[in-house]
Formats: sequence, C-alpha cells, structure tokens
Amino acid sequence: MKTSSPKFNPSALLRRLGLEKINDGVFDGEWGGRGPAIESVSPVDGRVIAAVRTASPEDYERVVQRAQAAFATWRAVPAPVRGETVRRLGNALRAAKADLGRLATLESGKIIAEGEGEVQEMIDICDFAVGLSRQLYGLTIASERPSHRLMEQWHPLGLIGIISAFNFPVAVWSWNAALAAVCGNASIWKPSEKTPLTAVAVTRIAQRVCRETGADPAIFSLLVGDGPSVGERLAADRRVPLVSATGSCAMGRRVAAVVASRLGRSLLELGGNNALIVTPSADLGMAARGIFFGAVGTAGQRCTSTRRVFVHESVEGTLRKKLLAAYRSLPIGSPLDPGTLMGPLIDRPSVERYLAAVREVRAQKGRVIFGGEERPDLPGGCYVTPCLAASRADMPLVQEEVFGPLLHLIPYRNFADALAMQNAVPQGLSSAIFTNDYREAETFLSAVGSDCGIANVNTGTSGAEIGGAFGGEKDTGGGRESGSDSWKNYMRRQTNTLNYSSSLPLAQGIVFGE
Ligand code: UN1
Repeated sequence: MKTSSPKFNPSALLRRLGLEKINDGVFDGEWGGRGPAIESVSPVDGRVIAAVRTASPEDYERVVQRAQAAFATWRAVPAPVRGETVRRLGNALRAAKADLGRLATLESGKIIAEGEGEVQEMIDICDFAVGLSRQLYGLTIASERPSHRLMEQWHPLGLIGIISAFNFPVAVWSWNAALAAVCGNASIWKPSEKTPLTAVAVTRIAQRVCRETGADPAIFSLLVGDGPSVGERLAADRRVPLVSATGSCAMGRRVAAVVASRLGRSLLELGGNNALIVTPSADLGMAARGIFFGAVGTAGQRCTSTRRVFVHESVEGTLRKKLLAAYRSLPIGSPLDPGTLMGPLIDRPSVERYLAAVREVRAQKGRVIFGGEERPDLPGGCYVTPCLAASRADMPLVQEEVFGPLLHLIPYRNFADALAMQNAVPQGLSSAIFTNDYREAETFLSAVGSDCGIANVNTGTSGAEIGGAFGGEKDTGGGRESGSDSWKNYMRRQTNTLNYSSSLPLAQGIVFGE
C-alpha cells in the first residue's frame, strides 16, 4: 500500500475502524455525547481527520452510574473468566494492529513503526493481564495467636478514572484498563482531546469483544472532553476511588490535590527530564544510537525521551561527531512514510514552546550545535529539526522538561559529578548509563546512584518494556503502572483474621476482663 502523505486518504482507514466524519465520544454500553464536537487535527499535514462529540455534564453522570452498575456485576465474575475478555481484547488488537497503528500515527504524528509499537504495547499488556488473572495472590501470615489464621486478600477497587496524554494515545490506557479489568474494576477513560479518534476506535473494539464474551461493555467506558468538564469531575468524584493520570507536572499537581482532598488515590505518571551518562569505557557507537533514538524518537515527545547527556570530557568529541552525523542524516517528514524517522510535533503551541526553548539555550549562554529550526517546507506547520545543544548543568533551562527534540550535551570530569548533576532536577522518571566499567554500572544502580524510577545500563532511557513497573519519583509523581506488581494499585487489600479455636485470645497478649 502506498502511504506517503499528502496523497494518503484516511477515509478507508476510518471506515475500517468504524469511524465516521463525526463520532460519538461517550461510551457506557451505548454511544452518545451531547457536549460540543471537537475536531481531531492531524499534525501530519494540518488537516482535520474527523470530529468527536464530547461529554456534557449529563453524559458524565450517566457514564459514572452505568460504570458503577457494571462494576457491581463484574467484581463477582471469577478473575480468570475476566481474563478471557482481556485475552480476546488482545487478539482483537492484534487483528487491528496495522490500522490502529496508522490512526495513532495520523493523530499523534509518531512514525508508523512507533504507532504500531504502541498497539504492540497494548497487545503485550493484555497478555500480561491474562496471566495475571490467575495470579492475584494474597499472603498468609503467621498469626501470633493459637489456632488463628492471618491472611490478606485483594478485592476489586471500583471505578478507575484514566486520564491519558496525546503522546501515547492508547498504550497508556491499556496499561491501566487491562489490569483494571482483570482486577474486577470498571474503568472510565478520558483521552487527550488531541487524540480522541484512536480512543473511540479502541473503545469500539473493546465493545465488540464484550459483546462476544457477555461482559458488560461499560467496564471500558469513555468520556471524551476537556479538563474542566471531565478531568476535574473525575478527580473530585468520590465514586472514583482511583484516578490514574499521565501528563504534565502541572496537570498532575492539580489532579493529586483534588483527589487527595477527598482522600482518594491517584496514580501519577508525569514529566521526565531523563539523563544518560556516557563514561570513558562506554561503547560509543551503542551510546550514540541509544541517545539518538531517545532524543529524536517520537520527536522527543515521550515522557522517557532523553533530554540530557552527561559525557566524560575524554570522549565528548567522538560522541558529538557520531551524534552530529546521525542528526544530519535524520529523515524528517511525513510519519506515514516508512522511511521517516522523525515526524511533526503535536501542534503549533508545541512548536512555539520548542522554538522558545531553543532561543533560551542561546539566552542562557549555551550553544546550539545543530538544528532547532522550523521546517516550513513541510505541510501543517508542526515540523522542526531536532536540536543538539552544548549546555551547562547550571542553566535554568536544563531543569525543565521541554516536550520536544531538544538535547543538552554536558561534559563532566568526575563520575560523582555526573551522577549528582543527573539527579539535580525536579523530575525522576528515567535514566541510563553507558559504561563497561562494572563499578560505575553498579554504583549507578545502587542506593546512592540514580534517583529515578527507571535506571538502565547500556540501553537508553526510552522504550521501557511493559513487564516492568513504569513510573518515577519526585515531580514525576511516584506512580507505577504496567508490569511487576502494579496491579495492586487497582485492588483494595483486605487483612483477615480467622479464629478456629474455641477461645478468644486477644492480640498483643492483652487480658481483658475475667
Ligand atoms: C510515556 O511517554 O508516557 O518507555 C510512556 C517508553 C514507553 C512508554 C512511554 N514504553 O518510552
């Protein structure tokens, strides 16, 4: 299939995914949306792909009530049976991978390989969740009292609000929704308003799967809308015990405060300012490739994108040359074209922020050694060249997460300084070291090493597998999603004491009366 834009006509793709020119953006078993329609504009060429009707306040209320009813039934379905619905969801996503990947590309601007990679993450987390549906283990604990059993069980939590961002328009939903579903919950998804169509398409697939298995489709509810009309409501709603939110630190602070004020739980995956250390013993070819993918992949719009490189002064020149060669030959253009490695930024405001940050490099006496410019020759107004900057750790800009392909190269002399500079930012998501020195690698991973939620050796900061717990510390928000034991976020723990004796001994040896 010839795919290169601007000739690419998305209408056949939309049809295959059940999408029309105007789509309902609210789902709770039935489709609706009485709020104003929003247009999904493709950053690929600035054209409107289709429109989506958003949620009105009445829609919001109905969705929450329907999801509550779905939860009431779903929580009593045996977990491995719940897993069957998620198994089929994974299979349905497998079948739709190419189309969904392409739609993710159209809406978010990420290249086809990454659009498909995103769908692959959904498939993988479904597989993971299916296995998990037979492994929602609790512990038994030695009781201090005779003939007593002490144990814990994990029960479904309730409604899970999922607020997702444009850069991973569907994968992050699936990390939450697939786990939430096998754990016996109903989830309500508020996707980014910049990528509502992929959310509608995926929800349609989930609806079809639920129809097949007999599950209440409201376990995968959808509310397209803006922050004030949907996000704020979810955060404030006592009927939603957990709000999982991915996005900026500013958004996360707001969600956290509102959820905390009602003593609810939030699971936050916020900004990253991810650093990579290159030491004298590193394989510089590997390091350069890791940096290149980390900084330029997804046009620098991953939470895990590489934003700072601390390179030992003895290898700085060589690394810089390798990076420059890669940056110079980077194919920038339509992400629908299979040869492209960097597509557009998500929208015009994002371009403006990126260009302002490049100006700031100069204002703060850093040096732009490559790029940082607009590409007005490409359609839609969202294409730029990536920027390689020779910076210093004390530049205020280096403390910030600029959501675009801006990379600071910062030389260091002592390993301890590199580590200290890496940790000296507010965010704490992902980090990496390239070294063949065992001591450096182990120190980096130790308690006195990287302070991030993700720390890698000889592989880059971005592109985490779903099997690990994903998230970070400090301003990144502390949440952990996806693999490992992240499922515990979506359940409530219950501690049980069972007395099978005929007396009533009290804990702590207390004698009370008699
Ligand atoms: C995000 O940017 O919000 O590690 C998630 C990665 C991806 C997930 C990124 N698996 O880059």
